[in-house]
Amino acid sequence: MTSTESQTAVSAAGLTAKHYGAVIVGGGFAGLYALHKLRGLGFSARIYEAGDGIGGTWFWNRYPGARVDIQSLEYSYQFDEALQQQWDWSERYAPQSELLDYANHVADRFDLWPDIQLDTRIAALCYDDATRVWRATTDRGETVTADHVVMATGCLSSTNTPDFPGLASFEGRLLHTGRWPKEPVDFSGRRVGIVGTGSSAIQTIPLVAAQAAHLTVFQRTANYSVPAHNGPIPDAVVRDVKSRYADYRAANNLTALGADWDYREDTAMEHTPEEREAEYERRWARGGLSFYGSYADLLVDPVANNTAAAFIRGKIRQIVEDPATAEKLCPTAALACKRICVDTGYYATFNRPNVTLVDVKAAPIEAITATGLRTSDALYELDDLILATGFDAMTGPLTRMDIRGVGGLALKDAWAEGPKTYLGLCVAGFPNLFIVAGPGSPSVLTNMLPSIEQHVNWIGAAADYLRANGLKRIEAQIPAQDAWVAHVNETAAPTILATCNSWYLGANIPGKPRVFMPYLGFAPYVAKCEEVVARGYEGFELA
Ligand code: N01
Repeated sequence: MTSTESQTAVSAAGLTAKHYGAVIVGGGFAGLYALHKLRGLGFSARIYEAGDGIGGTWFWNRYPGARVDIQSLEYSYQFDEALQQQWDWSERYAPQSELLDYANHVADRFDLWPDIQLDTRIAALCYDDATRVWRATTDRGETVTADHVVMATGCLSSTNTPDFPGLASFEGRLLHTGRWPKEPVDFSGRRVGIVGTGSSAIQTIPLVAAQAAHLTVFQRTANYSVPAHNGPIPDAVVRDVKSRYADYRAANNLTALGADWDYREDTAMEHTPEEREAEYERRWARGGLSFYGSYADLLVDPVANNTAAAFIRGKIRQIVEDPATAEKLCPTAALACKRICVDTGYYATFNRPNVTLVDVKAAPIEAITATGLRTSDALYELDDLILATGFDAMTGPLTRMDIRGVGGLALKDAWAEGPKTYLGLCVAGFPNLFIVAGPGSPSVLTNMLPSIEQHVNWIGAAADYLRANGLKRIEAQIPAQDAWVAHVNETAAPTILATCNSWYLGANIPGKPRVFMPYLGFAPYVAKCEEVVARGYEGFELA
């Protein structure tokens, strides 16, 4: 059966519905590759995408300055040698528009469009144990069935809009970095406020400040940011990487976080303060997230961690001229317990006369009024308010959807105490439902593109295995899932990453269970996935 010919099946409701080998939810990088992979294996598959275009993260996050924080030569697909040889990135860290062009190029190149349905949100997914198919209902009232469901819904796609009293009464322009309009937003001559100082805000702030009459930054927690030193990629670098792309990717995959961050195996504490300083200067000059690779003890030893954290605080104090503002911008938590940010001119922006930093931990936001934002000690008149307040990360895209497994079990109930998955890929009680880069997988702690490809390859192989062996159903078993959840927690617990109120822990969303969601360690994770398969899908029940 070709991809565009779908079978007709009788749904549980007795109605005929189109039937697919797989329904793919989401048309970002994960969904696009899942479609290509599954079609290549001979499955019929269809992407349902809520937006009116593909590209996922890069479709929605169009705020000024949005760009990737992993080098584009790495943050790109590797499944097709001609694609990776022929595509050229204009800059070391590609801007959002170029990443969107890349997604569209991939869809054109691999003729994916006939099997992509835009402007269609999957409203509900329900597993029918009698017929062993999933029934998917769209927000257009359409119902289709599928043998498999691939949740390519992303880790950072459900935006977080804090419940500020009076938000709906704001009469100016209200924007969220994660849902930025397609049309350029002109801030000239306007009084702009921005809530949040995470990665999105840190990229947005310098550009908005350069345009606005005045920008007020409402900061609750200061973040660590390192310079991108973005620019064109030297031809020699491109030639070098392309001449050994497979080896380059393979070497990066062996590192702790799956990216080219110049990992050292020695520890910070083996070195003198002068040696450490020189090493951190080297990494600051290199730019980007290579601070993660500084020393082997950076993520496990608070004393070692503080040597790097203090170095960055020193840089902030050098760059920011007003000492009081510099102190407010100096983070106090451990470096990397939240994702390190990468910027172009962020700290220097606070030297501009039209930028004010407001500490909303000291004076909390009380309300949004028709004309501005009120903290406990002042009212700020604003024409535009930007929320750079992040996402209901990892679980939000899944628990906000009505997903029901065996016996009508709702995923949001199964995860009431936090996400439980086997390998971040599957959930007990939800057969044949696969999550790409789900909670319990390395996902956000890695370069997402290789993680996505590794997951999709695993899912494709599992679907192929079932078909080849006359099987219909694959379901994670509770003991294997419980053991995996415990392992994910045990791996994170002794590290710096578990020590602050990050979205890794769900701590940014009021009431969300505090559970460390991603798995730390790309290479061991890949080995575990391969071992499970080699042992006949150990931990899964196949029927
Ligand atoms: O979101 P965030 P983000 N009152 O959650 C503040 C990836 N990403 O969209 O820290 C006041 O990090 C909140 O304050 P606090 C990357 O993985 C990548 O910036 O909770 N403030 C914080 O300052 C990143 O980690 C790229 O105290 C409130 C901010 O809002 C992830 O996406 C670019 C508040 C949210 O920061 C998320 O980044 C962008 C409230 N009620 C994003 N609620 C690149 O590739 C929240 N905040 C470069």
